[in-house]
Amino acid sequence: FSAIKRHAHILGYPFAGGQGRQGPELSPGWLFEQPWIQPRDGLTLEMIDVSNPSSNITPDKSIVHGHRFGQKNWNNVLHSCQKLEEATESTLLKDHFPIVFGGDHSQGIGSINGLKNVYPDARVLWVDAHIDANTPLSTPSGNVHGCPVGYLSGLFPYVKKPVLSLKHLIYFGIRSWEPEEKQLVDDNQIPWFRSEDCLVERMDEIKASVEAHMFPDGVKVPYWISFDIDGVDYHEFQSTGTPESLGLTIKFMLKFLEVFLPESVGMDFTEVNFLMSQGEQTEKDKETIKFLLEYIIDKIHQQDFKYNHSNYPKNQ
Ligand code: 5AB
Ligand code: MN
Ligand code: MN
Ligand code: MN
Repeated sequence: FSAIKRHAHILGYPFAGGQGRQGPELSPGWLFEQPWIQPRDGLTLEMIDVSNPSSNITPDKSIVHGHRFGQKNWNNVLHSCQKLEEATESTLLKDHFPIVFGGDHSQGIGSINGLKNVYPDARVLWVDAHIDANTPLSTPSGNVHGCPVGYLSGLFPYVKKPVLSLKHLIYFGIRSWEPEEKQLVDDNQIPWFRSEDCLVERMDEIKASVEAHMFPDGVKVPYWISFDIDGVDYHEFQSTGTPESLGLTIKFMLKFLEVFLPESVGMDFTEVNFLMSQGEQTEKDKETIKFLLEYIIDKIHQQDFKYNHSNYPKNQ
C-alpha cells in the first residue's frame, strides 16, 4: 500500500505590470533555470505567456472610471490574469497542486479566479505585509498589486463577478495599509494575525482560531495560500519591491506551511524581485527561495490528498 503522492505544478508568471519596479518579471525565468527545480516525478513546470511583462513605468493606460486615481496598466493586468486563470483552473482540474510563482501580486486576480472556478467555496489565507484591498478610489499608487483583494471581493465598481467573500479571508503579517483598507478589515471583522503573534509555539492556537472562523459549522473546505514574500521580515529577506520590517520569521513560515499546505489545493508565491538587493544579500535571498520552494514541494509530496476535484462534493 502506498499513499497517492500529490503532484506540484509550478506556473511561472513573469509579470511586473501590477507595480512600478523592474524585476518581478525576471523571477520565474531565474527559477526555471535552477537545477534543483527541474521536472521530475511529481513536479512539472509551465511558463505563462504574458503579452507584456514589463512594469508600469510607462503604463499602457490608466482607466479612471471617474475615480480619484484609477489603476495603472489595467488592460494589461487583466489580459495576463485571464491566461493565469485558465492555467490555474486546468491545473486544479488535473488534481495537481499549482504553485503560482510570480511576478507581482496582481497575479492573485488570475490565480484566485481560477481557483474559484473549481472550488467556489475555497478559503484564502493571505500572507503579506499589506492588506492589498485597495480600489480605484483608495489606491495611493495606482499599482494593481495593492488591489487584488479589492477586486476579488467585488469592491471595484465594474467587477463582473466578485468571487471572494470577505468572510472567507484571513491575514497574516500585515503591518502597512491605507486607512480605507484598515476600515474594511475592521468593518468586516476580518481576522488578522500580527507578526508578533505569529510564533511557532502558538501554531495550535492559531490553527484552531482560523478553523473556528473559516468553518463555523464544522464542515471543512480547502484553502488557497496567497504568499507575498514581503510578509517576511525585511531583515530576513530583502529581494522584494515593497519591503517592511517587523514581519514574519522564516521559522514561522515553515511551521505555517507545514500546518496549512495539507489543507490547501494551491498557492501563490509572489513579489520576489532580486533587483532590490545586492551582492551577498541577493545570494542569500536566492538560497532562501530555494529552501522555501524545496520545503513546499516536499510537503506537497509527503501529504496524501485531502481534497481533490474529482471527489469534491459539488454545490456546497
Ligand atoms: B503588495 C500600497 N498599499 O497600494 C499600494 O506588495 C502598497 O502586493 C501595496 O502587497 C503593496 O500602493 C502591494 C502602498
Ligand atoms: Mn506586500
Ligand atoms: Mn501583496
Ligand atoms: Mn510588494
